[in-house]
Amino acid sequence: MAQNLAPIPELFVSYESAQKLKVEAADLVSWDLTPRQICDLELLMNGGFNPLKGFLTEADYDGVVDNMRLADGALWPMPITLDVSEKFAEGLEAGQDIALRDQEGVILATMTVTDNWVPNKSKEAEKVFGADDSKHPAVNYLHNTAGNVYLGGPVTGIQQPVHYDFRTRRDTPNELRAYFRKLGWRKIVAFQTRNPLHRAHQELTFRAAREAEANLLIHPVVGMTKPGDVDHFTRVRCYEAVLDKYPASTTTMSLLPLAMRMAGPREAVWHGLIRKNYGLTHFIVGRDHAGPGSNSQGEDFYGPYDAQDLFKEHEEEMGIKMVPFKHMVWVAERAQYEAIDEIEDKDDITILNISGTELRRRLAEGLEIPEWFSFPEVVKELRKTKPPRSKQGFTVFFTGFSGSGKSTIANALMVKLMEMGGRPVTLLDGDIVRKNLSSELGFSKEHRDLNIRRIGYVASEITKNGGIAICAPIAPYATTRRAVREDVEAFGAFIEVHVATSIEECESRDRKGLYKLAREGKIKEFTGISDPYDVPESPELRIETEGTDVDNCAHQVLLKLEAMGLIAGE
Ligand code: PPS
Repeated sequence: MAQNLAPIPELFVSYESAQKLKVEAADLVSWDLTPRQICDLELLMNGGFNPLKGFLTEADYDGVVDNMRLADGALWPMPITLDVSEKFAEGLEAGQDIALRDQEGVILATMTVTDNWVPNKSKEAEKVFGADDSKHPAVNYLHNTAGNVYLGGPVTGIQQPVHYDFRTRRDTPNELRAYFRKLGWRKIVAFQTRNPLHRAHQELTFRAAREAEANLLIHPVVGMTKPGDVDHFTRVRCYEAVLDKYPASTTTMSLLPLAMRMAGPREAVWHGLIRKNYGLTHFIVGRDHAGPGSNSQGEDFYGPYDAQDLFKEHEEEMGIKMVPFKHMVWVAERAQYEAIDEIEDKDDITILNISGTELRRRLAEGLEIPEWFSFPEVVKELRKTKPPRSKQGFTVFFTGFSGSGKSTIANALMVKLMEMGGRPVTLLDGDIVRKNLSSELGFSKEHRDLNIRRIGYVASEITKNGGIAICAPIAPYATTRRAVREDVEAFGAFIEVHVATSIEECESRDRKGLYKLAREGKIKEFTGISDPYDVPESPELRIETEGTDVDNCAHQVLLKLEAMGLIAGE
């Protein structure tokens, strides 16, 4: 496979035309791109998704979904679609130009909408991701985030999305091609990653490059990866540290603004085609490449070598060679990493390895991470981002009827946590929030949801910054509570506490006299009387308050926090 480093086509117009187009585009109907669409658009415009000339048309989409091919027969495994709401699609005519804006409203491109259709999402899930199972992050996205209508058509690029972070490490395909040309690199192997690099990765990438007699490009994804991954800021600082460990001038790093789909085999082929566009000749494909974890039956979505098999099948046509990933382990007696399938004296030696789960446990509990496993600089960065659980922020979210005792217990808990010290504590009580954040809201479902989402937003920010948020709203809807949980869990633990005082007991206490007014119909939509309450199915803790004093209730929460490792002695 001969290397060809000639420039590849981009979708950008010249600088002068872009200035003109930008002014004209201001009058067009515009679509505000989602974060994933911005990633896709960047790679469409800069040639990373060559040969695509825009978001897929219906015919291209059908071909890609059914047999990984565009309508003209070219290999392309991943639907790159512009999903929009029905409302937005309704008003569009065939052939109409629209402006594509980033989240601040900057016009990045225009698109001529040639196709406008309602996709069969279940079919897409089955064919592209292997199962219509929402445990798969891309299937979940497809059903719960993506709009119901797809628009297709050619894109005219005006400007790249703006990135303020790590600017010197970001390259378009043509910039990387030019760099390789300049350095005379003829064979280059790419290592794709969404995780921090440890010693085993450094060893395997180094070997892969040596065996292919190639230079090495560390090509990490900084667009969107699997929810819950280490954030890209931390990862890039870790990669920078590892880069020093390679022999000088054989290795470089560039950041790829890709939105991953975690589609295993199809994703591997997609990654290969993208790397070919970036001027690479070789690509490392590992065990379970871009695997999304397990499905709702607890089994892996894909076989461990499915990605390698599919890549191999299309390698010739893609024009980029696969370098299969070697599983590296630490051999204690020889104090070095070795490829497990090359070790002949397995029975006589000690083979060591630390899994991803074990690493996360050690970080969470502040335990030792040995030097044979990772570089001290990398561990230091990870510990900064992921301090032990007892130093991370978290949110305690009380839910229950009005008058159930939520606020009283929440107050007692706050005082006890403040007595212990260590982290700042904020109480977001129902009444306090309604006064300070949500004074314009009433008690319709829409308003209650807005109120709870605001609480969730503030709690997630507090959690992110290492504090403790105690929330005590009624929060009657399970779906809204789940959404808040997801917001918070991106940064720390979420402890749902159901204050399970019965409605009869709350009404007989009637501390604020509201139940009487609700019964008389003077307060409408009153939770438990004339409005619903979804009882939490599996909260972290359920407190029965009848016959239990406040001190004991708050203590139950403290014990739970201790059991979860969130509070600990020095
Ligand atoms: S929600 O559903 O979570 O947004 O409600 P929340 O913000 O927690 O409610 C705060 C307090 O509002 C009083 N109140 C009502 N509650 C329920 N339904 C209706 N219609 C209503 N009208 C006023 C009530 O006292 C809530 O306070 P707590 O602390 O729960 O008693």
